[in-house]
Amino acid sequence: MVVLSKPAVIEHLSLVNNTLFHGVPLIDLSKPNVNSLLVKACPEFGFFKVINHSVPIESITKLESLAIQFFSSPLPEKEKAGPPDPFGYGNKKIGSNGYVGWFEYIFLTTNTDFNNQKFASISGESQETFHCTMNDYVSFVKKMACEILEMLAEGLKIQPRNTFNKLVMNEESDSVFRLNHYPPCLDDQFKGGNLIGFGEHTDPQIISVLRSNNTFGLQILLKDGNWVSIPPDQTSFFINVGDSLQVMTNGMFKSVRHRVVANKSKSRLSMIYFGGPPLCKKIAPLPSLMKGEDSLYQEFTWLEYKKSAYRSRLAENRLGEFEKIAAS
Ligand code: GA4
Repeated sequence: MVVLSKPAVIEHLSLVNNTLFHGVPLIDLSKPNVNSLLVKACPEFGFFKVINHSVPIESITKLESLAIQFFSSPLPEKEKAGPPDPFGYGNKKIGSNGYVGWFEYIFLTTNTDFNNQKFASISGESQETFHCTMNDYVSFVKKMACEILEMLAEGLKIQPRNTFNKLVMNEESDSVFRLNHYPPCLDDQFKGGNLIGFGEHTDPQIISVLRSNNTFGLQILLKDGNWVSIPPDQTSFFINVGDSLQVMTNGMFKSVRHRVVANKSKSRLSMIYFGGPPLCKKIAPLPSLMKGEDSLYQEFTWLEYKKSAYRSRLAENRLGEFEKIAAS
């Protein structure tokens, strides 16, 4: 069993609602009516599950088994790839505000080939395989994310139809990738409640693509204010609308608030690709979506938003600072 280093004060939720939610929109990417289903899912939940995707199962399982191997190695080995500043191996710490969760992770930028990142300092012959496998996986997942973004633009009748995906495809796109490992949480650490693996937040980028193993843990906040548990599905991907897409659609699409609760007996492993725009890209509501309505947000560059997000507390409503106050 993998044990995390140094104890830390980790949030417990004693009244967590563990209601299983079976209403996540299911999008079959092989079907002809995908665009309209996607456009329906984004305002309602900002979250959906995709099946019949183009990511080869071998690429997923290969990366998963290498990640398990990495997280099972002795802590000093893993720490050779850390501390995260921000990229590398990290243990419990989330962001720079002293926030902690019950997990460990590898966090990397997808701008540079993984071989050239600090993570490459981990010794062992299998590292090259790990890097290549991650590079392959990220290219597949990025391609799928771009296809989804294009379908969303088509569904919204936005011209040109690469308006969203060109931001993520751009060579300078500021996209990141993380592998999160949530070890099982022993009884005494549970203290009768639910131990928070990764606290509630929204993702700042445009789109996030999540794949996890079959361990429960992910929860989303519904519009009615209830947290619900999402049944895991290791053959599918879960897609989140990020804050930047919420702004570009002038609030029509919702950036979903989510969190991960640690599991009592099983390890959870997730791999998440966060597709972001280039740092200098201006993010603002698209005029074609405003239909005479006022813009709800002040324009910002991704760099400005990112800086402000990384200074913020995890659970904060980061877009609040950029919302326009409606004239009375
Ligand atoms: C949430 C989504 C991604 O995991 C992440 C996170 C980032 C981090 O772990 O360093 C942040 C968090 C995330 C949002 C607010 C800031 C930044 C921790 C934090 C307190 C990598 C991201 O891009 O934003």
